[in-house]
Amino acid sequence: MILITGINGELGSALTKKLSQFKSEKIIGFDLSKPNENIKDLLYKTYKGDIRDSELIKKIFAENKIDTIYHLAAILSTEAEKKPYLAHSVNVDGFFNIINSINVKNVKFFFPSSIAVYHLNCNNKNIKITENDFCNPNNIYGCNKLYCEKLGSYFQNSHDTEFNIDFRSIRLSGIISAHSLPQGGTSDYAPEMIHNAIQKKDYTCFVRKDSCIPFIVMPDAVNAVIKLMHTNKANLTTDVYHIQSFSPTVDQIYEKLILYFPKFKLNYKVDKNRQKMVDSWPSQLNQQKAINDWDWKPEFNFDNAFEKYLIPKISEYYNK
Ligand code: AKB
Repeated sequence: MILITGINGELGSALTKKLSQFKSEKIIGFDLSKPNENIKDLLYKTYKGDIRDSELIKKIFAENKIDTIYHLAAILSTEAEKKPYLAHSVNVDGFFNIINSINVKNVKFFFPSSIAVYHLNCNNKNIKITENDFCNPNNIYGCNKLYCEKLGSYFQNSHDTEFNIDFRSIRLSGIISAHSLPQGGTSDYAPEMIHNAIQKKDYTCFVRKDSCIPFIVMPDAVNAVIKLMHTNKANLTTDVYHIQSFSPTVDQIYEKLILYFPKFKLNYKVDKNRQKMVDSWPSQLNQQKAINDWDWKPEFNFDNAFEKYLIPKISEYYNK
C-alpha cells in the first residue's frame, strides 16, 4: 500500500495520476483538505488532517499496511520565509511524524528535496555543481529540506531502530506544470508567467530579468521520481540526487513566450527576499550521479517543453 502526503499539491496530484495507472498498488491520500476532484476517484482511501498531528499519522499507519511512502506535504520557500516557525513544524516535525509511525521493515520512502538547499554567490552561480557542493542554505525551507535528507539517511542506516527505511530523495528544480500552479514557492515566477501569457494576461515578475535557476516540467519530474523509486537499491551510490531539464533566464522565457503570444507584456516589481533566494540558488546542476545510477534523462528540453507540452496542454486546460 502506498501513502502519498500532500496529495492536493502539484506534485502530489500528478504523481497520484501516474501511479494509479500501474494499478498494482492501492494509494492512500493525505492532505489538509479532502482530495481534489481530479484525483479523488484514483484513491483507495483518504485521510484529511494536519501532518503535525502525530496521533492521526500513527492511526493511518496502524489502520493500513503501508510499505511505500511519498512524503510531499510541505510549506514552500516563499511562504516558509514569512512563517519560519510554522514552516519548521510542518516541514520537519511532519517529516518526523511519518518516520516515527512506520511499522513495517524496509519501507520505501521518497522525499522531494529542493535546490533551495544550495547557497552560491554571483562568482560561482554558473558552475555546474554536484550534490556535495554549496549545501549551506540561506532560507528556512532549504534548512528544513537539508535536515530531513539527513534524518532520512540516518534512519536508513541506523542499527538502533526497529524499522529501518529505504530512503530516496531528489533535490528538485523549479517545476512547471501545465495543469496547476504552485503555491508559496520562489520558482513560481516561471509557471506564473507562462500560464498568464497563455491566458493572454500580462504578468509582473518578482525577480530580475537575468535571474536564472534550473527548471523541469512536471511529466519529467514525475517520471524521475518513479524511476528512482523503481531502481535496484544496489545501483544507488547516494540517497540524494539532483536533477533538472533546462536553465532559462527570465528574459529567455519571455523571448520564447512572445514567439507564441506577441502581445504578451512582462513587467517587473522585484521582491528583494525572493530575489535573494533565487540569486543564491545554482543555475546549472551536474547530473552525472542520476545519469549513471538510474539512467536519468529528461524527455523535454527548453524548446520542446514549450512546443509539445506547455503551450498545447495549458491552452487546452484553459479552453476546457
Ligand atoms: C520553491 O520555490 O519553494 C520550490 C523549490 C525550488 O523547491 N519550487
